[in-house]
Amino acid sequence: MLLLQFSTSHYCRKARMGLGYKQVKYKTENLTPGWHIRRVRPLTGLNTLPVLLPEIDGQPHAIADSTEILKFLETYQPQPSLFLPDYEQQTEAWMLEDWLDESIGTATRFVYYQFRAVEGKQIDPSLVSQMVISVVRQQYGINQASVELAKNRLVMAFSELSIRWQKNDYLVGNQLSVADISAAALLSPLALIPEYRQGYPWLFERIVQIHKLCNEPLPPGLSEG
Ligand SMILES: N[C@@H](CCC(=O)N[C@@H](CS)C(=O)NCC(=O)O)C(=O)O
Repeated sequence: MLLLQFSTSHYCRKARMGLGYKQVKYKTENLTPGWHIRRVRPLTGLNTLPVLLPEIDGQPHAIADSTEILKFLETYQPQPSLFLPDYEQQTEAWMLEDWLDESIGTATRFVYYQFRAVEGKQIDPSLVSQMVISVVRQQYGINQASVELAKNRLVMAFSELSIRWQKNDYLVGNQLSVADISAAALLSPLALIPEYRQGYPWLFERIVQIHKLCNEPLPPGLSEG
């Protein structure tokens, strides 16, 4: 299998965590933002990464979107399962997954790119990096006002996740689900921001544990050694 990705994207991390949890062998092809459209649009009709190319007879040619990739992996390799045996719990896991994907992953992006452009500029002050950050900020309308709204959404997410993760090892049910993978991947960029890293130690402990369960290297800010 081949995963088309941006190496630093948290949505691509989510797809890699699904592949890693299932222990499916895959290669990655890192694309350059902007130029990626020429490669991806003809395959999926969309502009976004990740895209998985199973490269196996009888399987779809290309699967766009991290959620669809997780669904595909579950049918391709059912064990270990990412789906909960209880239908109501699995429905709840999908609801959380969708909220994390559509709302919280976006809020993370807003807060992260604001940080990288201002207080965290020294992480990579190079012209190329700052140009990419500036293009992303324009593309998504990231500014002080939209970042404040995103921060409020993150505070709400931390409340919801802390209730669930402090009661139980998993967000729903008694095993890892699509909800845990989504939360761990989509909040991981916040590990570089001291305000979050210091304010929510329990969150990053859980993010580390889930990365280990998924055989995925830890994200920047949480890497060992
Ligand atoms: N809901 C989508 C979101 C993917 C997404 O937003 N990907 C970003 C990278 S983090 C992207 O490809 N942006 C490029 C573009 O929109 O042109 C998923 O889960 O795959």
